[in-house]
Amino acid sequence: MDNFATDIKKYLEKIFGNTIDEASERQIYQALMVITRDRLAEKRFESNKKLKESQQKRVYYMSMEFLVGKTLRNNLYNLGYEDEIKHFLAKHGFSLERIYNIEPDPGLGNGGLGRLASCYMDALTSNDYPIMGFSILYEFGIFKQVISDGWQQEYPDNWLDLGRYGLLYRNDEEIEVKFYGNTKEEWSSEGLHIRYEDYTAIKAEPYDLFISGYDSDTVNVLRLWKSKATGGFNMKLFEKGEYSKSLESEAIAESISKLLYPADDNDNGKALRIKQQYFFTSASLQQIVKNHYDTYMTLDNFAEKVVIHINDTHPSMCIPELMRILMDEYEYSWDKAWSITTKTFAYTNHTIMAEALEKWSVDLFQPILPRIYTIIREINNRFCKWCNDIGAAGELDEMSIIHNNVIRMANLCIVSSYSVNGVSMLHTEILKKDTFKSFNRIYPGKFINVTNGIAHRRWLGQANPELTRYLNKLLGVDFIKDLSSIDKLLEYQDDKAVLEDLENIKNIKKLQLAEYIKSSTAIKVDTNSIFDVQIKRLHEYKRQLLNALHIIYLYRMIKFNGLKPYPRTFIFSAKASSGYVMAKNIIKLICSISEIIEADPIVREYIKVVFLEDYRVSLAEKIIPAANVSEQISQAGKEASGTGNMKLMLNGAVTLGTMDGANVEIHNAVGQDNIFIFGLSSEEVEELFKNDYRAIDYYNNNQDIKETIDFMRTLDNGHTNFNYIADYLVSTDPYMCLADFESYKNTQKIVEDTYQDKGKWNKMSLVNIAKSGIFSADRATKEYVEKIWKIEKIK
Ligand code: AZC
Repeated sequence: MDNFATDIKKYLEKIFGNTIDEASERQIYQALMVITRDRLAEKRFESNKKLKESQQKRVYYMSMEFLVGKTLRNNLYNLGYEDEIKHFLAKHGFSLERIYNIEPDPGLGNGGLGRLASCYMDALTSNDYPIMGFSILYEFGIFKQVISDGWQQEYPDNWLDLGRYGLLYRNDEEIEVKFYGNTKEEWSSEGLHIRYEDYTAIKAEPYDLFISGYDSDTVNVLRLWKSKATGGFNMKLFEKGEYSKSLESEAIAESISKLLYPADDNDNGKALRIKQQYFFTSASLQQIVKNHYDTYMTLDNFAEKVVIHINDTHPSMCIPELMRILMDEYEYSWDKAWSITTKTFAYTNHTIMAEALEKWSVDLFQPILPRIYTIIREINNRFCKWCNDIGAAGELDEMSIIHNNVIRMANLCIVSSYSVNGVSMLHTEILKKDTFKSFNRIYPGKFINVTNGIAHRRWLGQANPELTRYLNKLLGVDFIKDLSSIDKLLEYQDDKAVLEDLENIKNIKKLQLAEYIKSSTAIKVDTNSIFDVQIKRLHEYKRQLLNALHIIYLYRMIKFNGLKPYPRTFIFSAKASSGYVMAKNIIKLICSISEIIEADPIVREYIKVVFLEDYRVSLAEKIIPAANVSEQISQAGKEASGTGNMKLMLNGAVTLGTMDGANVEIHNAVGQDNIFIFGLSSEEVEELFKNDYRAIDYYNNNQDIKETIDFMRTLDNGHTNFNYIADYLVSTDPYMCLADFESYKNTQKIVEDTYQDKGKWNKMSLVNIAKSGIFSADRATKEYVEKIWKIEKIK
């Protein structure tokens, strides 16, 4: 640590010509980022040496998204330097907290899938497993959301400006990726050769982000590829007068790593998205194969030493790319290449929402990736033939990879991977029984479940130091190392003093959040009120609208029917995909309700609505520790798992939810008495759907619904009215908010009543914390290690 302080001083002198006492916060930030990165690079060198020597099997985790969150606090925390640096800086008049705030959130992801990838990198590293992540170095991450007059506006997120100090550019490992052009088959005495001509080559430049582990010697790497033109324009084409084509490489290169697609549910057949996916999977695969070959001088043992994990279908082009490399570059036969490929890949499915299951039209795909297309076609031909042979031809409508001139990427993944997993028990059951039922029949045992988990070191250790310190002292076990030991807390479930302490800590976190709310929205919230939190992407299926509808119901009852509920603060935070009109309208509705209530002196005594803009990892870290109620109210069967539900539970919030995703397992863990469950089950939803759900009947037959919707139509702040949303609720809403409204409303009343029994509530909260052990990413990744990857810790 002495060295660390010396290094900071040296860096400031060398780079800025400053002593520490003359330095600015910005300069200190840069020094800390660079020195931490270099420390990790040194540690990485050591752990990588061991890894090379042991020649053990490794996992490569492919994901279009890694929602890393701020890195500096995490790294200093993991390296165990945090307290000393805090002290050192304080001596010179600097606050480490303020320095942390300078770092932008690397927003290289949209939501759950991206954050899960990062939680897993953290957990695997802390547990000394050899994993390397691959993704894209997006110049612009997920947009910055600004709420203006209640509407979401998107601004570019130029995170590299300050975020680049954590990255290490590896100019020795650049790779070329090829697009467009034609392939020619050439037969010689040695067999078939594929010649690829007239292609456009793009350079992939690697930037490494080091991933530190808690109390561990291991440092893993997340490699992010940046696209670059391969050096100016094509002189030959230029001479031929094909000017625009001569600049093609530059134009494509410019765009590929420019920005993260802000839609997490569909790609609408965008050519750029195909290019992004192939760009990063091809660069990564070429790198992996080369490293392997350099080590073993053969690829015959590839599948024994390498697992490639495909995080949803976005990286699925890894599969034909490996086939291409094996056949076209290393002269493997189809059968040998296929045998290696099908032992190498494992695939996680994160959603059953039809619009999110990726499909590419052949007409769009083939010209961009001609060779990859022929490989996919051949995989499909052989698969279809095999289905014929085993008597499954009747199910090819569901299973063929190419269908009606469309490539179905999930089908490619299932056919080519040795393992397919869902992310919660319910989700995996739905995959097996419904979404992919024919596949499950022909590939018995291929589908398995690994329920998601979260990095508790970030979501409790760092986000809630007050609770962590308290539990450390109380329990005397190292639950940061091993979260399962937190169940010792159960021994105190009837201990009044402990329950009160926990309540006090919750109040401290509520106070901190209230200050943040005040500074960012000017709304003053009552910290004695129930903090009721719904934070996640804005999607119809997640049903922020059901929550909003219930608030409108309360508003009306308070204003006109003399209802005096226990005070509650409804806190929302959510980004909507920029092209998702309904989602943006729902944000507007929530913001309008917030405004209307603020303007009403009677109603605002009881309820408040806060919409916090720009939801991101660092904001979640502020909200989650302060929550009393965790709203997980998706339509049953639609949320694959959820992970926010786990983070909230870990911090003592009590779940109000449907029997959906991992809520089912939270319910199993805490028991009926420590969770609020409402609404239709996934089977009931299916039934109702089949029997023609008629929203209007709920409107006609339920007085509260009718009055609430009618009242909603009268809400009008300025130029916006909400008839459009009211119409949707009573007609086409496929997520059936009205079918669950009565049950939701009644359960909300139970929540309110229970909260007033402080002893009872505090005990529920305690049980939630105590039972959160199984939702640690340590447990989840251990299951991946044992059930799927079969790898060992770095020796
Ligand atoms: C999400 C799921 O919606 C969420 O339920 C799950 O917890 C999370 O993945 C992690 O598994 N999915 C996505 O973010 N995106 C896609 C394309 O599925």
